[in-house]
Amino acid sequence: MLTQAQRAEFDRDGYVVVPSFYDYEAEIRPIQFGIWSIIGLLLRKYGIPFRQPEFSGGTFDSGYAELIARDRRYGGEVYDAVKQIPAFMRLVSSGRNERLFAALRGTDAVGIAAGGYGIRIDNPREEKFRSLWHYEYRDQLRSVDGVVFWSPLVPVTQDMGPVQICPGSHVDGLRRSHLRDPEHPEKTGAYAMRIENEKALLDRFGIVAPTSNPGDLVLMDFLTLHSSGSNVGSRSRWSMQFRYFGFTHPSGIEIKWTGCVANGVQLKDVHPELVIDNA
Ligand SMILES: O=C(O)CCC(=O)C(=O)O
Ligand SMILES: [Fe+2]
Repeated sequence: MLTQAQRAEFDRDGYVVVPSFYDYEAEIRPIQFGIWSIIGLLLRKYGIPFRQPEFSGGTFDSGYAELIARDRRYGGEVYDAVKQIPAFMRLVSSGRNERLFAALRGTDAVGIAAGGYGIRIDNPREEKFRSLWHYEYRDQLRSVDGVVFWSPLVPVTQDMGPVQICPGSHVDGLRRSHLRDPEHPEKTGAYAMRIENEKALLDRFGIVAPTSNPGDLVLMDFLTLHSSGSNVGSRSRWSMQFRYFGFTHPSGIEIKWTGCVANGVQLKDVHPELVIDNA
């Protein structure tokens, strides 16, 4: 499923972009259709005078901007609903993802992080829900032997703030984090954590922000540093993410494959050594 070169790139850089990994018509378009339906239902529910166009893959989200302009909380309603679209769940648990992970990691005991899947909607000029620099294991746990699957539902251009990645930053193992962020006092819980020596690490590894299109797949190692870009475009950045991990790895067995944020578990309870309490 990956070429030798893609495989080598993933091992070396801790991430790889796989163009057209998914079948747009069969796998992506039905998810866009489900989102279009939900947006239409909410436009009618809230009596918003916007004429939603007939469904098309290029404009499935039209009306969403009008919904959140009326009330930002309607966006939360969309966000919670869309992860329950069957076509999305089929993509999350598709056999190709499982086989890809099994091949990448050389295991046949493959897990999907429960509660660790969803569809992000990163709205233009909205800071609150942006992910700061993190590596996935810190926020998802399960096992250090894990991979993030990230795939866009709209063409992600540079101005929409593609995911930012630090190539090769997966090499040093688990990094410590400060619990609180003096620069972002509005952020709470896991959103507030800052990687120790963040600036030095970004200088050392550099930052890439690959653009992508619906059907493309970005894979990131659970130890690779990454963060949300800033959307300074005019359209919301819709993207899907889910996480696979290997049951076999001793680190997962040791922590009982426990989840983290989404499961009400705090990092300091599982890995006190990774937390610098700067209270
Ligand atoms: O899409 C983003 O902005 C962040 C994605 C991310 O952190 C992830 O998929 O794990
Ligand atoms: Fe992440």
